[in-house]
Amino acid sequence: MINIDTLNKKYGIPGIVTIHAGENGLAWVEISNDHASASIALQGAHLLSWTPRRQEPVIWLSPDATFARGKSVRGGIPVCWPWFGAHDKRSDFPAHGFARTVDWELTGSAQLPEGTTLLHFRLLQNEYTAQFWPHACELDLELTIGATLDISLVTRNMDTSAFVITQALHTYFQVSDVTRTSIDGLDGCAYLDKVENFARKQQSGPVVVAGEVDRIYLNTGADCVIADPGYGRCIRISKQGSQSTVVWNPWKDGCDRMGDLGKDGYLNMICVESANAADDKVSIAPGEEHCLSVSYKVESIS
Ligand code: TA6
Repeated sequence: MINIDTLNKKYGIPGIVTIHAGENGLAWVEISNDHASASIALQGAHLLSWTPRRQEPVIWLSPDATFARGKSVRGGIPVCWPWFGAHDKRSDFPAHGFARTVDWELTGSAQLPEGTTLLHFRLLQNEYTAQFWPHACELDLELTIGATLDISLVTRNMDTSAFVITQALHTYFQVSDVTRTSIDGLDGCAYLDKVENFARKQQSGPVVVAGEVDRIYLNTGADCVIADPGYGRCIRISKQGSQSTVVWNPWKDGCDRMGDLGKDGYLNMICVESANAADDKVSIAPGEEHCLSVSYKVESIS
């Protein structure tokens, strides 16, 4: 059982970091510094919001998001781990792994000299997680909140044999109107089109959304830039340790079917996910670690 007073004594920073009990006992961390505000749930180490000063929110959270134990929140940055999408052998295992629906421990906080705020979380492993993932390992998520949002997800193999993961930071970005938004950085990339039964295709020019989009771009470590003329800004996504980029918008039918995106919520979101997915599997030897790190930054539109 999480004790909020103890957490605040250990990790609270007066006027900057506060831990709240939250709805249905889902504790969350509120961050407010000179550069940005943010919130992160301990369940899933799930970033729910990040808003740099004088900006519209960069991260989209569904107006119909529900906060319930064991259920991933719609929006924010779900951590998909140790597999992305469906499990390749067990259809009864949860989609996108279990990291997004279990408690993580808040293990560190610090105010950095530049006025940014560092938070550190570690996945709590127990009998429940062991049924899906019987390997000795550590999973750490570190976030630096400022005008730039930096996130790193580190998987450490503490076992005696190698294991293989797929993963994603399944980031939902807020956009003014997805039909007037484009994503640069994937021109010429091969991708698997989930809408057409994983047909292999090639991107030509920027990605635009005029219907359901669900694609895994392969073999790409490139920056992606979301251009949003309605908000007069671009969002730059730079990544390391990730060779796949997933782009997803469910469009109207998917939105109505899913029921938790808000009415026409699909118009204000686009997922651009820094991933290791499909053929891009990561094998980690005993004693080794893998780091997936991403930076999000708002830029003026050119
Ligand atoms: O990353 C894209 C995707 O895998 C889509 O296929 C879509 O189902 C989406 O994630 C949301 O998945 P979720 O399990 O959160 O409903």
